[in-house]
Amino acid sequence: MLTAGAVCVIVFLVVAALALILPDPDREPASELPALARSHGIDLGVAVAVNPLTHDSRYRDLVTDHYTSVTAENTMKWQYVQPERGTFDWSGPDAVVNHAGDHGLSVRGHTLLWHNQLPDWLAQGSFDAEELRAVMREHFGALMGRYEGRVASWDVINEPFEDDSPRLRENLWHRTLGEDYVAEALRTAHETDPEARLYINEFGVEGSGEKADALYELASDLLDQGVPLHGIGFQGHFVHGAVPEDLAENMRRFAELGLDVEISELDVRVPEPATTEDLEAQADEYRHVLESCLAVSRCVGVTVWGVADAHSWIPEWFPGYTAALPFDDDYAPKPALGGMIQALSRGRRAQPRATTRTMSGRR
Ligand code: 9MR
Repeated sequence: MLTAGAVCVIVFLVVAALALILPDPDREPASELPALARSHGIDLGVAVAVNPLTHDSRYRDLVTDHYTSVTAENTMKWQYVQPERGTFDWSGPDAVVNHAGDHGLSVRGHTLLWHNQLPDWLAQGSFDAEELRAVMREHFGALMGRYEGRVASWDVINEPFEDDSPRLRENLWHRTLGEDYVAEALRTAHETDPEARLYINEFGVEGSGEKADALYELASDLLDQGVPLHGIGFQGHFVHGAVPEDLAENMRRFAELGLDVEISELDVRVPEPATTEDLEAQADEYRHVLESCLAVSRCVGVTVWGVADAHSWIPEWFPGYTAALPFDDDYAPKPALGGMIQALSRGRRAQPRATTRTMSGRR
């Protein structure tokens, strides 16, 4: 016979065990995505905004439950990091990097040199080449130096080509330092953090075409000169119905130069109103992108450009388009999330092929 005390202890233990096992009803179940991505040796990343990351626990949970890496959508850009010359604001970048560290997520650094989101003192300043080099060095030293060992890879050069043409963009760096600014920036970044993986990140180059060819030529030239370039980020801001079929084929030729490749800013915007059929077809497009990454042995990951439609840059920048991300305005999962799960559960990982160059054998 059990004593009343023993019964109480047993009841207490059962209730405590159930509390541990049963899910919190207010919490979405964690997904299998991180484990699936890791089983293929790739990262599944997400771009995060500091405000919801620090104030909205549901947003934070989506990040930690579904992804293995993060990119700061804006807060590591020059405008925010060094608003005045020599004055640095680390609050946003620290929030992102600390959140990642606390949850075992890796961090992609975005971005060091770009033509957009520059502070006025830099965009409107008049610097000669020597001064601009010093400015570059100071910025890289401060930003890369602060997160050395915690930010594994950097988009050193963002969008070096003109929007709709294969010409090198006429930006501040190009005008002042000449075409060599790309090589110079990569060398400076490498001196600053010799372990970091250094990327060129570009859009409109995901499928084959003139701009992709120009990027391929640039990457080949840089490698020929021994410049420390380790990877290419193919941004992947796609329009529903026009996601390139030849993603894997195009990324593979860069991989065969000895570079890592990744889809760095994925979203698939849908014209309003987004119907159920649109969202189901969008799921196939997300699946295709993930499968394309798996099909290239040096594809190291896919990052989606925002946590949920509620925070996406799309409605503001492309009026009339919507619903570009795997979670909706209310943070509910969309078919696109299922498309990514399908790709990672069924997809086979390509095996490495022999590469022709090995600038980057440090992985
Ligand atoms: O998503 C970012 C958006 O919030 C900013 O307003 C915008 C400013 O240019 O930059 C967006 O992020 C861009 C990224 O840094 C580089 N590739 C294109 C992205 C979308 O514009």
